[in-house]
Amino acid sequence: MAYRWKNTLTHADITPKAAYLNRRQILAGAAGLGAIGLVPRAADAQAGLEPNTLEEIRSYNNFYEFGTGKGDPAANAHQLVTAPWSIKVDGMVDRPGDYALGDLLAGLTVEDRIYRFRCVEAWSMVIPWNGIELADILNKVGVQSGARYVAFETVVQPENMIGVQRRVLDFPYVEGLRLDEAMHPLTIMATGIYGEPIANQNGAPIRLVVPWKYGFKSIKSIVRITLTDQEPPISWNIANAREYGFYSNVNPNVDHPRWSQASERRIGGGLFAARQDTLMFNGYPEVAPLYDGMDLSVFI
Ligand SMILES: Nc1nc2c(c(=O)[nH]1)N[C@H]1C(S)=C(S)[C@@H](COP(=O)(O)O)O[C@H]1N2
Ligand SMILES: [Mo]
Repeated sequence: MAYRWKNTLTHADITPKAAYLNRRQILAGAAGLGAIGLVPRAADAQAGLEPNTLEEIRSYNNFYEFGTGKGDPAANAHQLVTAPWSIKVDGMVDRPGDYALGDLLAGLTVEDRIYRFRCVEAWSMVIPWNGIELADILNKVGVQSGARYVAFETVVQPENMIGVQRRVLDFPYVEGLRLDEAMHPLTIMATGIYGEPIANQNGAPIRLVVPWKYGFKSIKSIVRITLTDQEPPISWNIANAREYGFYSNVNPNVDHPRWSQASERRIGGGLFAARQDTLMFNGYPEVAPLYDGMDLSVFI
């Protein structure tokens, strides 16, 4: 890869988890991220920001291109071909093109972000991502003034993807954000977890992470980014418009038609094994101004 990791820790360096957390807090604090609420304080760690293990993060997944079972991506995603990898950037941008991944990310900073991750199915994890702010990438390609949304597309490799062969969804998997959501400093494009390149089942080599939205917004293995003035279609809304909306902000007050969203099951054992309350915007209240004046029980 043409870009360098900002941190060079290996998994062995950062176990146990508590040591990892402390180290990340120091590093992130030194980078001045605390001011915008990205760094867990001691109190946050007690409130559920102790990261899941790498084993948990790599073994319990949703990646329907590789099957619908939680263990299917770990079993099948070794078939994903991730190199070479290029991303088409098109639509309302100054510098469109087919970028080699390394070229697109060259010169940008990989940061550590420990985020809550809440699936719409009411399970959750805490994941220590390594990633680049999406805003940095968008600024690099130059967003034109008429653009209002960003659309994303996942790779399709039919011969390698059992879920594509079985047509369990309408592929390619597509997602989208409003431009201001995409430019928010919490929104990242993840390339690693725990300082290791992101595993195929987690969306190698690069995937979106939007921590205040349900997990399905965080589209994996991205090969296309399109700037547009139209709200883009998204896969789960196409599959079931009544149950899944474009915004899909985590909201404990708005239930899924078939289950409550008031609480969640934290994946993994130990101290946080019990069900826990789901937080508005998944515990990221700093994004609330993005939705001023919008009825969040209507714009689901
Ligand atoms: N391309 C693609 N991206 C996807 C999905 C998928 O099926 N295909 N599943 C989504 C859902 S529902 C969730 S909860 C997260 C899961 O991410 P993880 O397996 O890394 O925890 O990925 C999201 N991104
Ligand atoms: Mo999900």
